[in-house]
Amino acid sequence: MKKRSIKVCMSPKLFSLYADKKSIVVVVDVLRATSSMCIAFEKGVKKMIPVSTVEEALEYRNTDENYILAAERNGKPVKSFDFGNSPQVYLDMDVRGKTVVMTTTNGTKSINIAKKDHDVVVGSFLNLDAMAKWLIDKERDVIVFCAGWKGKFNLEDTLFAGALVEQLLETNLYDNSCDASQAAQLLWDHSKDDLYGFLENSSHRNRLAKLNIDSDVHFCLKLNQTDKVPVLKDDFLVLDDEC
Ligand code: 3SL
Repeated sequence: MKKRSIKVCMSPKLFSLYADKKSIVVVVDVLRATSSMCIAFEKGVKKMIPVSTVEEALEYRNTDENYILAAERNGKPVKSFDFGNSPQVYLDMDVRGKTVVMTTTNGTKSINIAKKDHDVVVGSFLNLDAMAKWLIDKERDVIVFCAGWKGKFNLEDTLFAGALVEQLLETNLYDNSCDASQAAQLLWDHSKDDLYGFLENSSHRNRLAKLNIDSDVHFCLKLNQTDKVPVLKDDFLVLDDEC
């Protein structure tokens, strides 16, 4: 039986080298966009609309539907929006049945890059096991697309990629010939007992610490807090079982 492929794209700048129009793309922005998305669905959000720019998000403001507008740039909430990009905001608010329009520095842009030619799902440590199971059931090739930071490599998304690669390879259904996947798996293996410590000198952990949102880092590094797998259908993130 031909094995499925599992590839890791370490940055949006490299995505065109991996794009093949047939793989499922798992977009990951552990700190914090895709973690926020996963927990939003866990807390009952019905739909999310990931847009690339603040201007696009603002177009949803004066419409009939009662959207929640969430926007982050450079780690900070954008003024006049309802939410920034903290996953923990969804823990304290009643968001059941709501639609969230979201724009973030890297995560929502990466979703919009990938969606042009691929089926897209959203992964984070918070839904790691559910994501792996969902992908195995789909019987398709997989690209893990790390959102990084403004085109640059980052450690936290790579660690998630390694964790996912490890789970998929354990099934023996995937081949292990992508160098980036192997590198991600090695990093994950080296760090999995203390993800927070491993990220001590990482750029985004420090960026968020300077903004006094270190608690979000701890939150986003928790494994398996939800079994929800947000999938992109017609520009909307929804839960797969609602499609
Ligand atoms: O870049 C993004 O999409 C964000 O997740 C960055 S932040 O963690 O909200 O600063």
